[in-house]
Amino acid sequence: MRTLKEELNEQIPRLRAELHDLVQRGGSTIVSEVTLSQVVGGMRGVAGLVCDTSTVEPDKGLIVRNIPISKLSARKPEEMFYLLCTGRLPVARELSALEEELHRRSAVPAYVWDTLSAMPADSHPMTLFSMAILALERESVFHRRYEEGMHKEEYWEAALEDSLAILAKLPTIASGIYRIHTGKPAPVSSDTTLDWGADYARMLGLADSTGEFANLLRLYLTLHCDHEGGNVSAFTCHTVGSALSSPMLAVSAGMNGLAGPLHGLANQECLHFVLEIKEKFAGVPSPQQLSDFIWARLKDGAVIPGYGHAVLRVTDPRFVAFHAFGERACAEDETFRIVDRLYAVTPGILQQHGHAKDPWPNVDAISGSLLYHFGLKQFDYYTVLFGVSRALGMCAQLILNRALGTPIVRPRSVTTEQLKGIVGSERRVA
Ligand code: HAX
Repeated sequence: MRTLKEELNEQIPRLRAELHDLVQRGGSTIVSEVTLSQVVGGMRGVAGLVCDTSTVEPDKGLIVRNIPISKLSARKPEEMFYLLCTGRLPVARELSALEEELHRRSAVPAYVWDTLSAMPADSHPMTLFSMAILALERESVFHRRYEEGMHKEEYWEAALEDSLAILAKLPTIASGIYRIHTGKPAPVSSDTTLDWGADYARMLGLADSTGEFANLLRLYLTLHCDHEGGNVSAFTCHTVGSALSSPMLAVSAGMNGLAGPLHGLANQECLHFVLEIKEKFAGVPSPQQLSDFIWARLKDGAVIPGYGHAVLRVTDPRFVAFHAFGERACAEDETFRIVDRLYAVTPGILQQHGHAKDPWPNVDAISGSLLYHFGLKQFDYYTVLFGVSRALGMCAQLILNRALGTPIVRPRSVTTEQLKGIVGSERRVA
């Protein structure tokens, strides 16, 4: 039995030695070449940073520390955090120790609520969420100890301390934002007898007599916990953290990226699409009606929300896990049945259409419809839920990067004039 800190303490000297050895032996090995299209195209596909917490394989989907996400869907989010940080799942006593650590830190300072309640009522929930994490910077152990002259070998310990403080408070903060946003009575406090997901479900205040909503939330938080290092929110968090900004500053910055429509907001657009179908056909359309509807949309040049992916080339295993949950918990729900029918009809059409490299559903094709079924109907809140989950990965990545002494991120930029010169002469920038 080892606490998370003890396990990291055990592993970190070996991880440092391995990395040092790798750089000594292969420091000048070429890992990735960069074309001009990649330079002007968001660095897509350029291998330019290390992330050991997870990887996304085109034919397998998300793999967390060598375990496919399909094999992890029954795990609690807290277990995922231990796994992300250490590469192994905790045994029962290690998990209880981590849960205890989180409970101990769950109280949210009053000034955070004062900050949020000073904002206009129509502020976006993601803005409030990012602000709340930012406000917590006042509590940062990393910040304080850095000012006191902390040795760089101890950075990871302070990063772990701040990460636990952030994660412990997120369900209370996120549910408080939901309550503020929906005009419910004041935020409620954490119940230290419940696990992270169940406590979050309880504090949201939705009816859950069967406990299935808590199950869904746990599943949601587990499935979204990480998606390697190069996506906008993870990369932003990593970049800000690399300046030795505290985890509060770094995670808040990551959330601002997640709030973008091309990243974390996609799930609400997918649900809009499903509800549009439900309204247009006054229920679940027949396969033929759905097929005609999709073809008409494609002919108009519109995309089919929830289908396609930048990396994946199979049905997203997170979609499969949610689908299995829906089959069990709400198979007769009309919204779920439309999602199911879209899954039966859409991939074949996209294959015939021939544009999308990936005709299969991604996780956003289904997550919103399940939340909607259980009464979480504020679409603009969905990204906060995503953010609570993704904070697990952001924090794990920050801890490991501080342990390994990952230097400040500083890629080189080039001017368009320089690019013109390179194209003209096939010269490379020195
Ligand atoms: N419907 C119709 N056409 C599609 C399509 C879809 N779902 N997905 C891709 N295409 C089209 C693209 O528009 C592109 O068309 P043009 O060649 O005419 O420009 C062509 O297929 C090639 O695109 P791609 O290489 O297959 O896809 P990208 O890597 O460029 O984009 C996207 C990936 C997820 C953005 C894209 O598939 C899409 O827009 N899907 C619908 C929106 C969606 O589901 N978003 C959630 C993504 C999940 C996620 O990562 N969340 O964080």
